[in-house]
Amino acid sequence: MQAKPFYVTTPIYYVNGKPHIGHAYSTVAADVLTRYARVRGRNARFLTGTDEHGQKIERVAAEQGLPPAEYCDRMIPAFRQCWEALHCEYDDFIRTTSPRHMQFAEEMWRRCEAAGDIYLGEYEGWYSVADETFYTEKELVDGKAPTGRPVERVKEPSYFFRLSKYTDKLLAFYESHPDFVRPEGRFNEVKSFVREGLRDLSLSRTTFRWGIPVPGAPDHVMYVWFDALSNYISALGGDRAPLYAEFWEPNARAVHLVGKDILRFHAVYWPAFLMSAGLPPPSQVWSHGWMTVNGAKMSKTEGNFLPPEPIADAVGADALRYYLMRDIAFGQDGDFSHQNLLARYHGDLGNGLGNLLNRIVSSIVPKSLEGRIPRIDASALGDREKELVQTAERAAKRAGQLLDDIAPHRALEAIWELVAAANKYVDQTEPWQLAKKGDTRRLEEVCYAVLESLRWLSVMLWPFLPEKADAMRTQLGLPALMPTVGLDAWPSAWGGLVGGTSVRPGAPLFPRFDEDQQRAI
Ligand code: ME8
Repeated sequence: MQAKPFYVTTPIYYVNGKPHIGHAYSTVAADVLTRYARVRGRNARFLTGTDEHGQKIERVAAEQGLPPAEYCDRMIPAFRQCWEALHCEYDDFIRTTSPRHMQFAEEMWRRCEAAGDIYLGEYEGWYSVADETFYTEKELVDGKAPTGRPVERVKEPSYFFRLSKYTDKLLAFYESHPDFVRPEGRFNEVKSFVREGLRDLSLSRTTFRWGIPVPGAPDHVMYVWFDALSNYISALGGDRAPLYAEFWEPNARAVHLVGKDILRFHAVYWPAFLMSAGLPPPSQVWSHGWMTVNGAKMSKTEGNFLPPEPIADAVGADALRYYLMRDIAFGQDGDFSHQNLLARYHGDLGNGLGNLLNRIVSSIVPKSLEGRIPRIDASALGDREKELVQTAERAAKRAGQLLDDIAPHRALEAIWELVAAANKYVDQTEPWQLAKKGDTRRLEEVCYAVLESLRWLSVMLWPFLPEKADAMRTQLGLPALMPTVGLDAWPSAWGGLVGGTSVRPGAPLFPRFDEDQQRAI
């Protein structure tokens, strides 16, 4: 199963504001999983992009006095720059205003229509522009959407999608695809929602213009979610394109990473649209939790949409990536806290990883071993070394499984067992004492074991800390990682470091921040 081509997507973000730390969370996760797949030699593709149609965008553009298309064009660089600043290397960036997307969305429409699943009616009910969601009277809470956002009364001619027809089909599909939604608890919520019976879904709007015109009925624009969900296939070039054959069905693992706010669209509507259009659903929808910032909900009124770039500038993109992936359990709600970010920075990264590298590569090896990786028989291991190798093997195996299962926080926990074990090994073997005593043979064994642990770590950490992992490799005298399809670089054999190579001590990976610097973060 694991050798399948891997297609991972983030939600396509609305361009009504700049990207914030919540968007960064999904995008970094997708990048980590893509890099991991690549290190394993798998064929991987990472898609992100922007959702640019709909009433919400039309209104923001109008507020700014811009035609919506121009407004959208102006917003795109903020997204691209943000992902670049966070070392997120997507393969494709889809915009829903691009012709390639619009053509496929139209085709999806025509297919659903040909299947007899689209009919003309009139929608009367509530709509939240902020959520781009229709709500029934029953769903409202104190006259507002369940998300707390305002709703408006809408009464207009509308095309409908026969979602009700798909209730049983979806339930049967869930039954036969027990991994379709993760985490499991949220899958259960999806199933109970569907079990209650689905109502037909309003699929077009007539009271504004900013959307994809409905084929054959240009006074209607497509409901923005029908338009948006099609991006996952429009970006592959549609279902007749080679990329579709490679990354969608039946031989690929296509995973949508989404926040829990939009799970229903992905786990209910999207597979129903695809079934109607005669296309297979994705392999999995992975719904992560919701993030608060320093204990508070991010909201327009609070003005606390935390932009990721200043944080990345202050602590480094990799440290931010690490913090997001380590501190917030994937799937659960969590809090972004500056204090915890600094604690992870100084603790796990500085004292744990950085110090391990520093103690050996910048200190003992240059001082006592002429700056070279010792030439030793790496297979002749003492008890302590055997234990360290076992820890490394366990960490690599566990971290690999956990990343396959999309549990990045637990994968990091597993990797840090090796960081801790290697630091403990240094404390116990006291290489500086060995140097003092002139016990060069033992000193070489010890240094080699630590350097080799660092090599293993540089591979396992590369998906999370691409820049720092390569900096570690440079210091170890190794080339930067260059993942190659078909070549599994995940560490599995002890003794890869070649004796005699020079180490190249460099700047500390995670220098300490003093009080003033900490306050500024
Ligand atoms: O919903 N915590 O776009 P959007 C965690 N265009 N994740 C968060 C978050 C938070 N506080 N805030 C945002 C849309 N996210 C649609 C998607 S897909 C076909 C269309 C992340 O800009 C999370 O992934 O509102 C969430 O699902 C997404 O951003 C919502 O982004």
